[in-house]
Amino acid sequence: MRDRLERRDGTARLRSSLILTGRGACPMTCLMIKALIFDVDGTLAETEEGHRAAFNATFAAFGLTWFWDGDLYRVLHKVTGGKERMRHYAESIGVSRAQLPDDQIAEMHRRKNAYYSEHVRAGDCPLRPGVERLIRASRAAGLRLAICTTTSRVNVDELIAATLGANGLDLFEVVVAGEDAPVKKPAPDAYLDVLTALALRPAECLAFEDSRNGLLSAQAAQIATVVTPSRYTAHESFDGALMVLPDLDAFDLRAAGAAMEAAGR
Ligand code: XBP
Ligand code: MG
Repeated sequence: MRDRLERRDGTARLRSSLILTGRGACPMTCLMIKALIFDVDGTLAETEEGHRAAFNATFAAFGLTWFWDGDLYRVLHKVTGGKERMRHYAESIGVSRAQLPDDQIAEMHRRKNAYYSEHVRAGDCPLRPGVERLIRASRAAGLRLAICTTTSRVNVDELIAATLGANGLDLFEVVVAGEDAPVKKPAPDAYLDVLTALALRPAECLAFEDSRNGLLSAQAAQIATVVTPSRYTAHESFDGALMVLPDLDAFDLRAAGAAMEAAGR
């Protein structure tokens, strides 16, 4: 459906798209939003306890005395990427690169992801409230969907299959994961890759994040961002977010579009 809208300066423009109300698709007018871009860990699901348990199981399997409790993990979580997080921790306790070379970190990371996959396959990482409704309703309404994450691609595949079914990934036109954009959030690289793959402008997209690093990354790519803080990010600052919500159950795309309009996007 198309509609004629007045700008504040009196000129008019035609816009077409669909609006999703709080509970479903409603073929009303007016958003410039053409794509929704989802972060994975913490945003689609509360996955970080699964990652943490998998890291700890890996440390034990490799004969290390390392153990990351919840308080430590809250600090380490700011380092995006599992390999980078392990390297950062090793350096913080005086373990050099010579003592723990990159290939061993990579081997530990593969094992960590294997443990994490078992956790996800067991159904221990359900989607957060409102996530599946938003994904399915927006896709059915013709919006384009993408994933933008610093986690490994295998973790994305496992989580989506376990929560949205074997064909769940087909809902997403673009997936940019940790291997695709090695310079990880808060750098904008992953979001810029998503924009390129979608061939859309930042103003035509809306990002969903749970962390300050994710917000900074999307902001650096000029993409308006809805933040739903998660277990390990609730204490962070989300200055500059389009909106901060407890979860996506209450999310309304029309309200987000209005907020983008008010912000001059
Ligand atoms: C969150 C992360 C990831 C995961 C671990 O990613 O920082 O590093 O904790 O994943 P996002 P890997 O919120 O962008 O999805 O071990 O596979 O790197
Ligand atoms: Mg996240």
